[in-house]
Amino acid sequence: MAVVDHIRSLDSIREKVEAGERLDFDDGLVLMESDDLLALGELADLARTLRGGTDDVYFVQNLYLNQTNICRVKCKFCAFARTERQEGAYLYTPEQLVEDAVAQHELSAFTEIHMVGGEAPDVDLDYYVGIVSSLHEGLPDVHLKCFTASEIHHMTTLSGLSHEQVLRELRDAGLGSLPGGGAEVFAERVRRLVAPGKEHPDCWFHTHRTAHGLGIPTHCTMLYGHVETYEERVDHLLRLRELQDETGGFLAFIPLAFHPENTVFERRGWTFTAGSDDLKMIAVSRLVLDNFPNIKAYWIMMGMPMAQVALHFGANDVQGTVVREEIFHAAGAKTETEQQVDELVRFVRAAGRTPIQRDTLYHELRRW
Ligand code: V47
Repeated sequence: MAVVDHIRSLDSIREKVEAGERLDFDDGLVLMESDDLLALGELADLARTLRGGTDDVYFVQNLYLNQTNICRVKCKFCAFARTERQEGAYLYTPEQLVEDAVAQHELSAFTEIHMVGGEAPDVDLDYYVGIVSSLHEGLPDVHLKCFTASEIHHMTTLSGLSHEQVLRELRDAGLGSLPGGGAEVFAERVRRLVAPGKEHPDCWFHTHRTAHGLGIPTHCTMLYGHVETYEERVDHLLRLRELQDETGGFLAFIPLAFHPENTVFERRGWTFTAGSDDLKMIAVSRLVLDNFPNIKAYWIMMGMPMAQVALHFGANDVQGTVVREEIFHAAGAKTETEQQVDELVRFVRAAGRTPIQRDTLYHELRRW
């Protein structure tokens, strides 16, 4: 009986998708609870094409920078953060970051710098503005995608300014967009368990809504595979969909699979997400987030082979060349830390799709 109900539910969701109707919370839950992985993938790919998606798969040539790993927050899922006096703690000056970025730019002509870091207690807003203006001056043609909503919130605490004032200062210094980190899972129950020191989820939304209002596009994420329920995953997606309805300011959604090594959860026996869960997250995101143009299969997180499969589960972007990645690798990621453009092109083609090199705002730079 349960199986019949389950099939019927997927059938009714298919009817909604074909009719261009919006899926609701219960639909999202049925999708999450389904183990019919191939049906989910097929449905998500159908939704992608019915909503105008083509065979194009995007990637960006980018450089990851982390200005500091010193962080006051102590999220339980994080293996990257250090306290000021802990071995391996670092905080780079704007000059050091520019020197590094300019040297890297001579090796690979990246068009984007993606920079996030810890919430160091002993810096001020001028430090952040200085980083952005120095990078902008050193590499004026490179798009600066910097600082999670949590870091923006930290800057308001440091400076006493509002989120809007902070974002205006950063934008005027050369900030182009915000990455999607800091979202974790919006449900307060989960946040209390995994990130009790982090600001309220309303702050994340306030920051992104304000950025959109100022013409700063943003990205969004969900960190899944720890203590959250399927209900809380669907709720997270619906909250993002609601803000996207209101502002249209999100460029892409990126599901982030929890990596447990070197975290509190490793000691409690947590392990890596299963590939089936990663694919399910991509498919359900595509199906529920009907107003999002782009869903990223982040190869750093899921590995290249699984990211390739994800391109048939509703994803249309594989993020970037990256060059250096620290957050997932501190938590046990076994993936490479860099892909060459040629390799990304080969990988997208081998999945039967057309590789499109893009800039951060999804303008086509080269059709390979
Ligand atoms: O907010 C931290 C996550 C995020 C772990 O916007 C972890 O295009 C898994 O924001 N296991 C920061 N995840 C990274 C981020 C990001 C990444 C890729 C693309 C984009 C984008 C943004 O990383 C944090 C947190 O959610 N994270 N620790 C961990 N152990």
